[in-house]
This record gives sequence, structure tokens and C-alpha cells, in this order.
Amino acid sequence: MALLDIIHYPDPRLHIPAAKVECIDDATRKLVADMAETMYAAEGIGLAATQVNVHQQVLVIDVSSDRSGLRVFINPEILRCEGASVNQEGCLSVPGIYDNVERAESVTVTALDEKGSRFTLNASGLLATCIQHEMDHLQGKVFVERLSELKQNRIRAKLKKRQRKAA
Ligand code: GNR
Ligand code: NI
Repeated sequence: MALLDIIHYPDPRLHIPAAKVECIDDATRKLVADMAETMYAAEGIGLAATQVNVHQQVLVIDVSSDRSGLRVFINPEILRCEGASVNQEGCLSVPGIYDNVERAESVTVTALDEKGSRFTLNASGLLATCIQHEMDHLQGKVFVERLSELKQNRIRAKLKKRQRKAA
């Protein structure tokens, strides 16, 4: 296993749309294992391949409190969305920034697991929020792009200032 580097907003590579995985093989399983290790090390509840600069439709999610509930989604598709819910989100690609985003309250999603078996899942609450956040990444969208233009400008200024200080 290996820890992968997470790319940070506003890196333009976060906007590359992910391609469907054509064949789930050992390379895919290695990517999934490395993504899981990277997500746990960063203490995130989800990670999209886009964030580690791999532009394939692969997600890992674990919303359990004891970090024992790894879920893998390959080529995920949302079949149904219901309701609306506003929740505070954060992103490993936008460290230190948290804001409220409106999403569907519940979703039905179908995907393949790392063995290539199809599953369909009804999700609500944090899992539903996380699935939608991760699927946005696969389409090249970061949660801050769902905020107002004013907030996006403030976030970009804050990140620039932070980078200047780090340099
Ligand atoms: O770790 C994460 N926490 C989180 C909290 C609220 C809504 C979404 C998330 S996902 C985020 C990890 C991440 O950046 N995944 O892309
Ligand atoms: Ni994210």
C-alpha cells in the first residue's frame, strides 16, 4: 500500500472529468487500497480518485465512527434523489474551509465494488451527503463551486494568503 498525494483547490486538475473504469483489475484494486489508506491517514470520510490525480470513476467512503465501514464505488450512478438538506461540508482538497451546501436528503446509487459486482444502495444523512460530494469530484466539481461567487472569491484569497505565508 502507499499514501497518495492529495491535490488542493484551485489546482485545475480537480476539474478533469473522470472516465469510466472499463476493466476492474489488480491495478484498480491497488488504487482502491491506496485511496483507502490515504483517506484514513488524512482522517477524511471519503476520497475521490480525482483528488489523487487519477481521473477514473473510483470513490472510497467510510462514514462509520470506528473507521471499519469502508465502501468502494466504481462507476457510481445516482438513480434517485429525494428531498433537500443543508449541511456543513469540508474537503481534503480545500483544507480548513467549511461551509453549508444544499444537497438531496437521500439518494439511491448503483455502482460496482472492487470485485466488479454491482450493488444498489439507499443512502441518507451523512452518507448521502458524502456520496454526492464525491460524485461531484468525479465530474470535476469541488464543493466551494456550489457556494456564492463572493464566498468563492474569499476562499481563493484566503488560500492564496496561506500559500504566501507557507512559502
Ligand atoms: O472528510 C470529508 N468530510 C466531509 C464532511 C462533510 C461533507 C463531505 C465531506 S467529504 C470530506 C473528504 C473529501 O474531501 N472527499 O472528497
Ligand atoms: Ni472533497
